[in-house]
Amino acid sequence: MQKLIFATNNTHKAEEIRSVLEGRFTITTLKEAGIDMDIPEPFDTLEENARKKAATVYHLTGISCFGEDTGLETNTLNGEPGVKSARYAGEERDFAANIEKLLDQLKGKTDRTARFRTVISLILNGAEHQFEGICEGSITVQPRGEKGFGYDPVFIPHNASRTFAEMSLPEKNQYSHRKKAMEQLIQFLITQ
Ligand code: ITT
Repeated sequence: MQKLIFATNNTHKAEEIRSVLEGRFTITTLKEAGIDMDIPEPFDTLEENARKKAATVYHLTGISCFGEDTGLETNTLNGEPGVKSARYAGEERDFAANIEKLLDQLKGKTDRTARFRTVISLILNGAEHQFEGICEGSITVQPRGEKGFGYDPVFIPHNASRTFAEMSLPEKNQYSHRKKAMEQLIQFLITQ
């Protein structure tokens, strides 16, 4: 089975991606690969940050790998929090504070539409390939649900009535940005 390093420290992301791979590829997270670092995400686009994560690991190990960056983009707030999603309320990367700030910024706004956008950067034998997955939806007025992570308690995908945090992982995968991007990566790898 083909082995890849997934340049992340986020165990929720790794769990989601393993649920899509269904045994076709083996992935190792940074920690599992013995790489103890939090790769900086200094850029203004998801594309550049995803590339930075994958390229950092490729230069360290020489092993084919992928990284991803995800942002929650709201229409009313001109795409915010977007690439700043992890640190929206400050450097502590506090999920509850990020959600509180988002709900505060959207207070009184009628347009609560938003999308999750994931960009995956794969470096395979030294060459980079990018894949994108988008999930359109809207932001609730109050958080709902205990599952998932990050902004899941305030995001309802189009054609659903529950937030991502009220869904099991297989249900989230029916809509998920990350799953869509990952499916493209899998299709690409299968044809290599
Ligand atoms: P990496 O190690 O992969 O960089 P991270 O947690 O830093 O992991 P990101 O930079 O992609 O991940 O984080 C963007 C923010 O968006 C962060 O606050 C996440 O919690 C949130 N986020 C990412 N994917 C999400 C999802 O599927 N559902 C809810 N929130 C999500």
